[in-house]
Amino acid sequence: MVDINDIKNTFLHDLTSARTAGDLQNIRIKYTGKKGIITAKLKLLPTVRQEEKPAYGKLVNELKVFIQGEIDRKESQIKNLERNQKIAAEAIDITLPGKYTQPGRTHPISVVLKEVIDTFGSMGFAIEVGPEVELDYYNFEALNIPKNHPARDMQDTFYISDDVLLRTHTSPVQVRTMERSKPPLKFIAPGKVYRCDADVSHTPMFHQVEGLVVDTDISFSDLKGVLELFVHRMFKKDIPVRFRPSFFPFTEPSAEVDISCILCSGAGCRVCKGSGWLEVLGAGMVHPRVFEMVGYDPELYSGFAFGMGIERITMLKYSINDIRTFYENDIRFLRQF
Ligand code: 2NL
Repeated sequence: MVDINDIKNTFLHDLTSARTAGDLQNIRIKYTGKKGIITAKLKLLPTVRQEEKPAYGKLVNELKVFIQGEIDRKESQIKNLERNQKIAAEAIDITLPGKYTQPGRTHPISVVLKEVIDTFGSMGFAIEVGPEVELDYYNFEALNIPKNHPARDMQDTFYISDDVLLRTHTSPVQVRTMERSKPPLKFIAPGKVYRCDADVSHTPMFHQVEGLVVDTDISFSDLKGVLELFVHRMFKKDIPVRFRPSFFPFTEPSAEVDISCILCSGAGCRVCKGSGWLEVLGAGMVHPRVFEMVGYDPELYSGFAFGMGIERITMLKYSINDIRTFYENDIRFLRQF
């Protein structure tokens, strides 16, 4: 009897000091395991005097049931506690103010580039792209730009070696496209181009869109119609447009396309330098030499080509007077457009 009470007291002491599921498991083994204290007591039953057996058995069994019950109760207590601690540790204060992130937005150059691409897209032009690191052949030679031409100067062109350079315009894309396909062709070539130059109207990298249309009966009036429509869609419907004679080595005849000054409507001001006109594009009929270089018969085919700087168009559209602001990454400037 005394023995049983001692066991019970030791057990209750053990149970009180148990903190974890591991502690409990050890207690379970200590008392009701195969070599446990209670198990040992039950094994002693045959040695107990016959008349004391029922009482002894009952006592030990009751203690066993008590111990198992207490362990189970404590186990669910510990599990509850552990769960509550876990929940408390993972708690998030949903009343705290959020962290503000400046939302991103499309760069003005990308906005205008997309507008230009969409406008020509709506007229049925496809899109072609090509490498920014180009061969001298595609950038100059195939475009009828002679060896002594100022554009070929180290001052203007980033050379990588004697015959490799950063393209100075997207025209090499047109040459490559003509080389691998046959007319009719109608596509634009948008992309980055590079020139060794830096001031308020020049950055060493800028964006160009050039276009090319080739078929058997393409005339200068096709060029005029397409470019006039383009200018009216990009700027203002009905803005006065003029085609002024010019020169490019890869077109003949060549023209520059001007629009009536957006600021003074032709009266003459600071922006148009008093002329009343703003230059927006260069264009012309593809030079027969260029057709010969790509293996097209200039007697059979004719075509027109044009080119524009996207930074310049964007500056005119939004009255921006310094091209460098596009690439300074000042969010206060960029978010205005
Ligand atoms: C400008 C003028 C121009 C072209 C680009 C071109 C391309 C081939 C053949 C003939 Cl493959 N022409 N491109 C023609 C005229 C003008 O660009 O002021 N660009 C910013």
